[in-house]
Amino acid sequence: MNKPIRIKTFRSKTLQEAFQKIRAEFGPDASILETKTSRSGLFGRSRIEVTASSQTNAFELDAAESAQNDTLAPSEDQGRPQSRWESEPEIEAIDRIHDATSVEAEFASSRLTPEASSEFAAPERVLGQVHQELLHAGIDPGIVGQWIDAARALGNPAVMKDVWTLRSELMGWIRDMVHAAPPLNLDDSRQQVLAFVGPPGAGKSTTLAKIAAYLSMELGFSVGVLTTDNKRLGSNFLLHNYADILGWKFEVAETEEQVPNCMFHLSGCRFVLLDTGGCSPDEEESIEQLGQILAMVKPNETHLVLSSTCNVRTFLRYEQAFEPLTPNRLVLTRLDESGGLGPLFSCLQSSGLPVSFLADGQKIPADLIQATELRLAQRVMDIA
Ligand SMILES: Nc1nc2c(ncn2[C@@H]2O[C@H](COP(=O)(O)OP(=O)(O)O)[C@@H](O)[C@H]2O)c(=O)[nH]1
Ligand SMILES: [Mg+2]
Repeated sequence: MNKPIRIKTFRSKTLQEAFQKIRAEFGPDASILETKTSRSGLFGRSRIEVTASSQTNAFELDAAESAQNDTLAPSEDQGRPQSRWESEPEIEAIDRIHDATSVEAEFASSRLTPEASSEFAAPERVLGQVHQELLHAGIDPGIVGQWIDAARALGNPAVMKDVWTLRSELMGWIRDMVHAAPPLNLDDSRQQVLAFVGPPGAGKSTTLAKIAAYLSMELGFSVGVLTTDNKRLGSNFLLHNYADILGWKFEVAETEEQVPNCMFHLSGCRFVLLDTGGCSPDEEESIEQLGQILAMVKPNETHLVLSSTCNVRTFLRYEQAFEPLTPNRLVLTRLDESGGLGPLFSCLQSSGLPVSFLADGQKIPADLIQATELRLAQRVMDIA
């Protein structure tokens, strides 16, 4: 007869501590259903709440119920919508990675779960398995080899005692090597101008629409959209439609000369989002023209939008081509297609551009995730 499944919420200061408690109580077959951060009072310390089940594969049975029971943490977040956009109150907390149904928790249950076979696996077996997983995530084999050697050289049996612990350790390392941008500046009462540049089809207009929808629908800010993309027939159709429905002010600059006038019309908007035409890396003239537009608009943030399906070589080519526009943020789209950021890890590590957003689908505004180091690390390791 099957053992009854037990579900329990464990509270502790750190995720590591919560995992230990779960292991102690539920043993090696435990799986994580959900992780949350709660805070007692406005200035209280945040605590991690991990809901676990005593058996694997319980997620599907209970996801709907746990999503229903999900409540907003009583904190300064009250009144703000809970979504994947929010940054974690503490970076330690794997919280709000996804919205209520917590896809992260689903994966945690399958990939961050201790080995069912034995409590104390041989260190070389643990290293071998994690080695294979990192290669499978598409991370450069040379880099993976260095990490595994480094973990072995640590000589710390506690770190290598099981796959679960080693994955957590490596996630911490990766988190320290990638860069996330600070969240959008919602507190400054002055107008914020965000520009989106990148190659054609990268997802600039879609990402812009997601951000504009979030700012207007969920946060109630006045939003203006200016597009200078007039290269392709119907290229502004999507933005125009959304602008009509969601009440954004919408301006199209057919020529460079019209840009100041359009900006004047948008002067009452708290956020102005600039949609630009796509430039290929060898279209130096278009990039130069775009530079002149940006010089007029003076964006607070310039987001270089690239598809996460590109390879290291194309990433570096785009990064170099768009350098004259001095972007200060990176958006990676099409995570749903690429499946993860493992192949681009070396770019994320070496790029001077912090990642602002990740996009994993076409839905506006749902398929956008505010980047944090933790979220980037999870996607590098392919356990998000
Ligand atoms: N699968 C997927 N498609 C996306 C994503 N972001 C944008 N797209 C689609 O990619 C196509 C080009 O996007 P668009 O925003 O027009 O690109 P732009 O030329 O850079 O403005 C559209 O069909 C979008 O719906 C994403 O994250 N995932
Ligand atoms: Mg576009």
